[in-house]
Amino acid sequence: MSPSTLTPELSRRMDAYWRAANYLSVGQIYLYDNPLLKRSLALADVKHMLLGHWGTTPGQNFIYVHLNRVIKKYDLDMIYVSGPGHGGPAVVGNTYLEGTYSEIYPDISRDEAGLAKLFRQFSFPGGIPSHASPECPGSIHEGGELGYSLSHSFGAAFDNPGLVVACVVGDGEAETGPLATAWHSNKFLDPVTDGAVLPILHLNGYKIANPTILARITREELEQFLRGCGWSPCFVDGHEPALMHEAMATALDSALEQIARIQRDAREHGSLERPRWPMIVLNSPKGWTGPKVVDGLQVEGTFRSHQVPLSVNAAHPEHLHELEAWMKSYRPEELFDANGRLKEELAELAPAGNRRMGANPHANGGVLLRDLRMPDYREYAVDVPSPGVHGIGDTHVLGRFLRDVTKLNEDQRNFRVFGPDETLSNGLEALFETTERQWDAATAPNDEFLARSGRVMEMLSEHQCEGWLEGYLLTGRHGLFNCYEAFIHIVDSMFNQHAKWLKVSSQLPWRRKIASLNYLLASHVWRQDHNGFTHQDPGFIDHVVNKKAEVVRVYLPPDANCLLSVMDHCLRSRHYVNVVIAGKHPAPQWLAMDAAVQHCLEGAGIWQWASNDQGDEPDVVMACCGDVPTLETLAAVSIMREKLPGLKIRVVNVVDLMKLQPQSEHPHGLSDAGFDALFTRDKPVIFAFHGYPSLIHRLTYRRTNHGNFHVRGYKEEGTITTPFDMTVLNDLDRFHLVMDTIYRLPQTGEAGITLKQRLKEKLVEHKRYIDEHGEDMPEIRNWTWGETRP
Ligand SMILES: Cc1ncc(C[n+]2csc(CCOP(=O)(O)OP(=O)(O)O)c2C)c(N)n1
Repeated sequence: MSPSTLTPELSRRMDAYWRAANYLSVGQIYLYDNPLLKRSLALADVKHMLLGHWGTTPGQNFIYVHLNRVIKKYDLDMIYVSGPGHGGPAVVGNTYLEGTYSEIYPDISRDEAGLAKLFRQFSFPGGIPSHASPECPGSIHEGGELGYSLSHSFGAAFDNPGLVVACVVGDGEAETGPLATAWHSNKFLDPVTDGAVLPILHLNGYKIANPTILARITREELEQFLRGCGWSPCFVDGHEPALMHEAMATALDSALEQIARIQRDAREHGSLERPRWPMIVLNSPKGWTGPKVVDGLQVEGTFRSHQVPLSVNAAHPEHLHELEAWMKSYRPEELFDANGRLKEELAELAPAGNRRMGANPHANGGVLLRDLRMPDYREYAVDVPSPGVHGIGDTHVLGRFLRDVTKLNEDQRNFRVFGPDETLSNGLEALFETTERQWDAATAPNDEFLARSGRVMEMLSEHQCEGWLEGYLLTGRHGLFNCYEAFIHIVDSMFNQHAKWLKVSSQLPWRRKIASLNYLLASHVWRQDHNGFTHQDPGFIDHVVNKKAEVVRVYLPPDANCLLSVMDHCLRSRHYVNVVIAGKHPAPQWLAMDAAVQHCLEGAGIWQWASNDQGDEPDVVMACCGDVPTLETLAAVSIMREKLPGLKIRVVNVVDLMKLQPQSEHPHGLSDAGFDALFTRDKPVIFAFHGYPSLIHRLTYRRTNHGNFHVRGYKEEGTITTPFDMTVLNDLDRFHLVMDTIYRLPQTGEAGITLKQRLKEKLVEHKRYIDEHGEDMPEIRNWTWGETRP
C-alpha cells in the first residue's frame, strides 16, 4: 500500500475545516439569527427570502481547504478563481474563516455577532450578492455569467512567473463557447516567464435542471477530450469524505509537483518542449453533504440541489427541523468556540498573511499596478503643414507608438496587446519590430513573428482575447485589445460584466483602481469595402454607452495625431473602458500635433480653418465624428464654399463622443452653454456620424437645439463596393450632405436648387463609374481639402 498523503490527524482537521466552511455556507443561505444554533431553530431565525446556490458550494469548500494545505506545504503564491461564482457562500465563508474577510470588513467580526452579520448580509437587501462578486476578497472573477474563468485565470498567470491560479471550472460552465475554447490557452503560456493555471473541473454532474455533457460521456471520452486539449488530467472520484480528502490531497500534490517540474525544466534546463500541464477533475456529488432526500425526492447528487435545497417556511414546518439537523450534522460545537470563533487547531490550517487567497495582492490588482513607461507620443506625430495632407493610415502611425510602449515596458513585463489574429490586419505591424506573438505550439517554416515569449497575444477567439486581457488587467497590468469593429460584438456580454465589475469595485475603498480596458476598433464599418456586409457593424458603441458614465469612454479620432493623443490618454487612464475607433487605410490628416492635442483635450470643437462663420452665427453647423464622416463633411464643405459662397458654415468635429451628453449624465458632458456655443441654439446641424444615427439623437435629446439635429450615419446598407460608395449607400457622402444642407436652408435659393440637381447627377455618374471601373471616380479618389479650398 502506498503511503498516505495526509496523516489521519491532518485529514481529521481538514475535514473539520471543510465542515466549518459548509456550516457557514448553509448559514449564509438560510439564517437570519441564531448563528451557532445555541437554541432550537425557530422560523424567526430563518430569512424570509431564501436565495443562493448550495449545489456547487460544498465542492468549492472542499477545494478551498485543500488548496490552503498545498499553499502552506509548497509556500505557494496562489489565487482562486471560482468559475461557478454562484458558489458565493464558499468564497465568502472561506475568506471569513481565514480572517481576510473580517480584516476588510471589521464589522463582520470573528465572533458570534460577526457570524450573525455574515449570515444575514448574504443575498439580503443592503448586503452582498450571492456570487464571487467584487465585494469578496480574493476574487477577480464574479462568475455570474458563466464561461470566462479559464480565460481570466490565464490572463492573471501571464507575466506572473511565481503565481499559480487555481481555477474551478463548472462542468456546466464548460459547455459555454468561451470556456470550451479556453482549454487551448495552454498553447499560449510560456513556462519560463508566465505562471501556471491549475484547472479543477468540478464534475458534479448537473447544471440548474439538466445533467452536464461532460458528466454523461464515458470516462475515456472525457479523458481523451482533456488530453486532446493538451492537459494531463487526474481524476478524483467519490463521495466518502475521508477517502476523498486523501485522493484530493494526493492529486494536488502531484499536480503541483508536475507544475514545479515543468517550470524547472523550462527555466533551469532550457526545455523547449510544450508542457502537458496537469489538471484535476473533481467528480463529487452536487450538493454534497446536504439534504439527501426532500419531500421524497432525491436532492444530494442531483440537479435539485442547485439552489436552495430545502424551502423553509410556515408551509413546510418539517423542513425547519431538517435544516437544523443538516446544520448540526457539521457538529458546529467542534468547530467554533463558545464565542463563535473558529477553533485554533482549525484556524491554523489556513495560510498566513498574503498567502491567504483572500489577501493575495494579485486579486486586488490595483495594489500591484505600476505606471507604464510611456514614450512621448508627440514624437510619432504626422507632419501636417496644412489640413488635408496625405496620411499612411492612422493605425499604422499608432503602431509605432505602441511598439515603443512595448519596448519601454519590456523589463517591467506589464503591457500586452491582444487581438484575434488581426494585429497586422489592423495596421499595427510596427509592433513586430520589437516583439513577437507568444505561441507555445509547434512552428513551421514560413511562420511569422511566433515565439515562446512575446507581447502580442493572438488567438482567433475574441472571447479569449477579452478574457485574457481582463485577467491581465485585474491582476494589475496594462493592455490593449485590437479588433475588427464588427466582431467586437462577440464580447458584448463580457464587456458588460467587466464594466459592472469596474462600477462595483470603484465603490469599494479597499479595491484599488486598475488600468483601463482599452479597445482599438480598427478595420471599421466604412472601410470594410472588401469584406462586405458581414464586416460592417458600428453598433458596439451603442452597447457601450448603456453602461455607467463613470466607467465608459468612446473616442473617434479623425486623424493620426488625434489618435496618438487619445491613445496616450487611454493607456494612462484607470478603471475605465475606453473604446477608440480608428482607420487603417490611407486617409487625409487634418491637425498638426499641437492642434490635435488641444482638440482632444476639448473633445469637441470648431475647426476654424474649415469654417467661414468667423465671429458670427453660422447658417449651418456641419458636424462630424469619425474619420470617414470627417472626410465627407470637409469635402461637402469645400463644395458649398465654392458653389454657395454666401453661406456661413461652421465645422464642428467631435473626438470624445461623451461630450455630447449633458454634464449631468456623463462627467465628460459639455455644459449646456458649451454645447450651444458649438452647435448653436437654433441653426440646422448636419451631423455626419461614424455609427448608427440614433446614437447621436440619444446622446443629445436634452439639448436645446436637438430638434435641428439631422444625423447621417450607418443605416445598415453595405456590401462589397468602393469606399465612397459605402458612404453613398448610407447617405453619408459629401453629395448627400450638401443636398441635406440645401434642403434645410431655403435661403440658398436658385443656386441651391441648381447645385442640388447637379449633385443628384453626380450620384448617378458615380454609380455608373464604379459599375464600369470598379473603383471610385478620380475626383473622389484624388480629392484633397487643400486643392478645392476656396
Ligand atoms: C452564460 C450563462 N448562462 C446561463 C447561466 C444560468 N446558470 C446559472 S448556474 C447554471 C448552471 C451551472 O452549472 P455548473 O457550471 O456545472 O455549476 P454548478 O453545477 O457547480 O453549480 C446556469 C445555466 C449563467 N449564469 N451564465
